[in-house]
Amino acid sequence: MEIPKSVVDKMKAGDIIQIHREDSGPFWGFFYWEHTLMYIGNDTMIHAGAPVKTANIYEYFSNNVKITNYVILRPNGITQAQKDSAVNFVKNQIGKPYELWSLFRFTKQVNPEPDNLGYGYYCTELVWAAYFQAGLDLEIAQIGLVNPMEIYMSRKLDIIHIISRLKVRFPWYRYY
Ligand SMILES: [Ca+2]
Ligand SMILES: [Ca+2]
Repeated sequence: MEIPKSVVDKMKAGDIIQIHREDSGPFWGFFYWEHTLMYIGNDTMIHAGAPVKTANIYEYFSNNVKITNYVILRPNGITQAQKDSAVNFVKNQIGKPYELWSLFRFTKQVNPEPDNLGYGYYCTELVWAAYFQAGLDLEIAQIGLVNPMEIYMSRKLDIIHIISRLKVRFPWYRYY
């Protein structure tokens, strides 16, 4: 699907993008939002693909024809310096490998070392790590892995724009 310029024009560096594709999980699953990316400004996103890399937001959306829904989330209650820190963090992770082992072990890491088990990032792990090291923990259930739905439901994020059949978050989830 295409993302309109009017939406991208609303976005700021540090915004989080989550996408749902037609073959992603159902809404009640943790992986309804199948991929999590960070916008860094200038029409550019960084995400844990294989490896961690940049993507032009317009090309990413138009090349992924199966995207049917997306949401843009923005941290609230933090300073610009914290947002800058998160953006700089993801820039510094470019080239690190995609890694799913943390997901299977129910763990996540900030700045894993090359010889660590779990070196590299799965998509949500990268965005979580960026804000965690900046002093903002976006995880709701602060144990085990961080999954995409935990990011989506975090009350520390405001919805800037959403294309989804489901336009509200479970209110009770926001009190964690
Ligand atoms: Ca990892
Ligand atoms: Ca968790």
